[in-house]
Amino acid sequence: MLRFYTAGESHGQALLAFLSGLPAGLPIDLEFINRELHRRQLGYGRGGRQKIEKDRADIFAGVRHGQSIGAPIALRIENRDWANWETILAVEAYPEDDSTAKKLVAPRPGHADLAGSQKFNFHDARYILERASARETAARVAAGALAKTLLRALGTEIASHTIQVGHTRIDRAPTWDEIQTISNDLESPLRCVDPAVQDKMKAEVMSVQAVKGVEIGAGILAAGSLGSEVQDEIFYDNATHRFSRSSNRAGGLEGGITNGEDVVVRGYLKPISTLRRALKTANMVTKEPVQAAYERSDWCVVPAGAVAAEAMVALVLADAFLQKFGGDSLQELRRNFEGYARQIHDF
Ligand code: EPS
Repeated sequence: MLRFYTAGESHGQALLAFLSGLPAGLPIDLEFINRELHRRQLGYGRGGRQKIEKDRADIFAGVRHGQSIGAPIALRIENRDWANWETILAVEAYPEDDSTAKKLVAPRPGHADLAGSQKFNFHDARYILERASARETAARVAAGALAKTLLRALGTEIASHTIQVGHTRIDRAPTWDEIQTISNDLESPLRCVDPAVQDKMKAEVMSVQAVKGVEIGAGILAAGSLGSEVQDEIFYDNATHRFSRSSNRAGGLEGGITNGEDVVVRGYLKPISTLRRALKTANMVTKEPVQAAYERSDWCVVPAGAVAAEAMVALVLADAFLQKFGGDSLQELRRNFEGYARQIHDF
């Protein structure tokens, strides 16, 4: 139902996001989208690039007079840094002498540099890393903000917080209110609800880039536990007419169906591939052993990664919502949803 794709290179002219499948009549607030983009740029561990960029989206299609019209929505986020890369990333053919084209032949272990160069058959990882860059998540966040807008109109909120950086981990489960507050705190460096733990997290040398694992609820821990330690017992509350669980180890999902509890998704990120103390690698052209290239980069992206993850969760949930309830306009979608909510209430 909901489909999105992005285009754009890290230092190219702009990032683009396209989203189709949103119903008509959804109020669209450009300032909310821009606030989400701003949230993604914040946080401890961000590199010099964030001082250059001031991410803002422009909407080019699919919205009229403040509301969606049911057609695909197109968004564009300008890269300010493009001014410094216009020639290096030019669309036009490059001059014969390409020694100034910022070629990268010493692939960074852990990055897409080598695998991507081999796959797309370039002996210069510049062709790969520009698109593989996490800068692309800005476009996802813009599309995700639209998905969040839809979910919010139907009563679902999404928030994130930091559980662990390096070896430092918060040892309690915060309340939803705490998570929502920290998630929207533009001043919080790592968006961890415990300031003391957060200070320790800042002292860690680790940093993050790519998600290497995703868990729902108790996740991988559940695989090594007894059924009695994993399943959530069920109760019925006569006052609210609701079934509820005594715990939420399922993370709000049972048998692939959301069960009314909070949906809890945890992402694990690996450290960033660009290291100042470069690792060993092999030159892609000469095949000789060399040290991996250095590119300007962040050193910790946990808070930014969380905003990107929120966007992805919003897109997936909004898609599931639309698959279940359909509707070409927000009014039709709401009617379908309310009918189902009544069915659950009267069950
Ligand atoms: C960026 C994410 C990271 C930053 C990038 C901006 O991308 P990558 O995955 O390529 O390391 O380092 O900044 C630069 C590429 C740069 O020129 O500094 C982002 O999220 O905006």
